[in-house]
Amino acid sequence: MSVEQRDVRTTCPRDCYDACGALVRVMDGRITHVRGDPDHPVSRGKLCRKCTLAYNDVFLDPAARLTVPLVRSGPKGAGSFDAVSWQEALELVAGRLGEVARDYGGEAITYAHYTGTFSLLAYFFPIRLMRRLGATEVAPDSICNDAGHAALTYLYGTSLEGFDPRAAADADCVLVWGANPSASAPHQHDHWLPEAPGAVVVVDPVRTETAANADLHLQPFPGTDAALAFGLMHVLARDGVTDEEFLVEHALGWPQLRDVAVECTPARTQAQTGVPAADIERAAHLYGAGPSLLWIGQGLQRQATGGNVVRAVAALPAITGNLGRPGAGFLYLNGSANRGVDEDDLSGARIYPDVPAPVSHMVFAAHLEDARRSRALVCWNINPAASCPEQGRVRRALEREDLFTVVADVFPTDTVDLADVVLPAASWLEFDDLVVPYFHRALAAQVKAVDPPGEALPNSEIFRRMAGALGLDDPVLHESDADIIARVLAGSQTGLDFAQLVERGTVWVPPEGAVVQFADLRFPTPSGRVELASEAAEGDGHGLLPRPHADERPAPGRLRLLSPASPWALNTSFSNDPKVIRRGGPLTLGLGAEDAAALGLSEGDLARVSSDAGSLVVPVHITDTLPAGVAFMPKGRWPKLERDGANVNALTLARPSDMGASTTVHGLEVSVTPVRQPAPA
Ligand SMILES: Nc1nc2c(c(=O)[nH]1)N[C@H]1C(S)=C(S)[C@@H](COP(=O)(O)OP(=O)(O)OC[C@H]3O[C@@H](n4cnc5c(=O)[nH]c(N)nc54)[C@H](O)[C@@H]3O)O[C@H]1N2
Ligand SMILES: Nc1nc2c(c(=O)[nH]1)N[C@H]1C(S)=C(S)[C@@H](COP(=O)(O)OP(=O)(O)OC[C@H]3O[C@@H](n4cnc5c(=O)[nH]c(N)nc54)[C@H](O)[C@@H]3O)O[C@H]1N2
Ligand code: SF4
Ligand SMILES: [Mo]
Repeated sequence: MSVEQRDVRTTCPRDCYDACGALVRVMDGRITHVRGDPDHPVSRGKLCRKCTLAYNDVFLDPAARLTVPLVRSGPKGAGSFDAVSWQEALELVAGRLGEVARDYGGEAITYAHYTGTFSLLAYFFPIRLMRRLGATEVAPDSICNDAGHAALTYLYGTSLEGFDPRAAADADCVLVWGANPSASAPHQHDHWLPEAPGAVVVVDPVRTETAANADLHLQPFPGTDAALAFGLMHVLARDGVTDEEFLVEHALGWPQLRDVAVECTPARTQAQTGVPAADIERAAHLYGAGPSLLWIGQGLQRQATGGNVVRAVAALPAITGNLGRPGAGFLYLNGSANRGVDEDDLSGARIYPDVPAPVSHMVFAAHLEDARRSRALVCWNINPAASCPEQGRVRRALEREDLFTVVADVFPTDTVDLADVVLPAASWLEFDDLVVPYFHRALAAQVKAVDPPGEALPNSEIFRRMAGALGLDDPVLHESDADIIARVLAGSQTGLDFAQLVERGTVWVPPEGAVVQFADLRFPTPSGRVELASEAAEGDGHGLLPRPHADERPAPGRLRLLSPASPWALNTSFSNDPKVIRRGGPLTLGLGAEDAAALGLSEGDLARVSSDAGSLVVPVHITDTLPAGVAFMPKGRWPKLERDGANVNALTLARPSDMGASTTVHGLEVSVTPVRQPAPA
């Protein structure tokens, strides 16, 4: 008997800069191996460490997956459920959502979703039904990067038109400011940065692996980057490294901004940020000579003044004329529109324009606590019981008996445990979709390799069936995946249909050469110029200009706690994989040797970390990567698998950023005390 064996070429759709190509070996309808596609320019035959393990382990293990619909049978949060048929589950969901809509209005249905999978259909299609119901969205980017989006929109009119990474070939300097590719974009760390011919400068309070490999690492205290950017501006203006012609013709506000920068001497900037004056000078000249690329990280803006920080840092390309020419530009994210994707079409925003104003993730708990505002919650692609700040409060809000909660997920997360109805979702290996990377200008196929386990279904099919159960027959709620994919590809600049894209895996848009960012030097701001001075920002209460602000150092006995990406997880995804758990080791509190000694702590000692939100007991790990006064505990991890039933978000606060009402998790202050362990008997 012959054994059918084939390799399926597909794309990893995680919320990751890399969007790796993968090859999935399928034998007799079962996956035997998921590996990096050797022909893929990003993954080059190797997936990252977490995916290599988890895609060959929990993702393929039906016992670890959600495989049938479940209905709660015990108290909320206990995780006790009865298996039911899809029909029973959907009748219950439709009945309860219908009741809420009738009795309280559609806005009393809240929905939360994010990037558990970032493929287009699985991300956008469910939004159609939520909009049709008039439900209240929890603003997705407010858990991640809205401060930066808001700041860049004031300055450049868009945050979604980044440099083309291929431009690195023409750049004399790549400045990575507040991103950590060694964890969050592993293949850019392994290949793109080392192969960039220019100098690499990294600005990060943590000496990450990327920072350690850079030509120059500036290590500011967290939340002081606006002051640092003004220090660079000072040097650039003083030494005549600015592009005055560009500034006169294409920018507004340089004379006023320069007046502020004049005061920001390297000495003063050193005092504010902790970065040596000589390094400020060197960074300004490396970057200012150009052509230079600036990668503005998302970690950078998760600060109370994150909007002001990004406005100040992102002024540098304009001041130095690093725009509109080869090898120059900045990147926050590349939005899908520059590959011709119409997100409003995918989400039904044009067909259903009248929906309630979204609420920020920073008021998620408060919103759910209020029974007048929220009677039902629908979640997909998100694990808020683990990812949101103020975890204790979020969990208590999710325990509300009269909050009817529906969660679709691939795995039994902490959020799933708090649901009334659980809907089993197919994984990326089990349905066709499209991936639009947010770093590289590419478009890629996600290709079904096998059927989902049990009765799991792709998000799109789950929400089509939900619409059917609600008796809604609007055609957009029932459009097939194949039709949507065909329409997206027809509108894209690839000229390919899905079969052709599947054949190719990933295509570059355009196929050759690097797009010059803002080649026409027209910016979608009110004035058409770069608005260093922004009346729109001033009107919104942020001031005409960015300010050289630096956060104060914490009071004695307090530390700043950073909780960025871990190389062993993607947000909380992969944190349930046994091999990942073993290899990644336990959750620890990173401390510098001096801070640890002052607290009376040594390697491995248990410490209680406390904030205004809660506390957590974890072992200490001494590291030489942190400046004094800064502690480290990565995001990710499933609370229910940790010793205290909580992850770092037990500590973080839901305090909104200055712009975008977005997360400020890296702005947290904590106190740390040793936990005395009983002496051995
Ligand atoms: N392995 C892995 N990859 C991921 C993720 C993950 O969880 N794990 N998450 C994905 C997601 S959702 C996102 S949004 C991206 C985020 O990826 P990045 O944009 O890299 O953001 P973070 O990892 O949050 O933080 C990056 C760096 O910002 C630094 N930082 C914190 N505060 C400051 C500050 O005040 N100033 C400066 N200069 N730097 C600061 C941190 O020390 C950290 O090293 O990564 C994606 N990729
Ligand atoms: N302390 C701290 N907290 C943070 C951050 C930080 O830097 N520090 N970073 C924040 C950031 S940047 C982000 S983006 C958020 C992310 O937070 P979340 O959006 O909650 O991300 P995940 O934890 O990965 O949860 C995504 C869920 O989607 C599920 N999923 C995957 N594929 C599918 C699918 O096809 N269908 C369905 N229905 N589900 C699927 C996964 O199994 C997973 O449980 O976390 C934030 N939390
Ligand atoms: S998570 Fe990122 S690095 Fe890992 S395989 Fe997926 S795309 Fe590549
Ligand atoms: Mo994110």
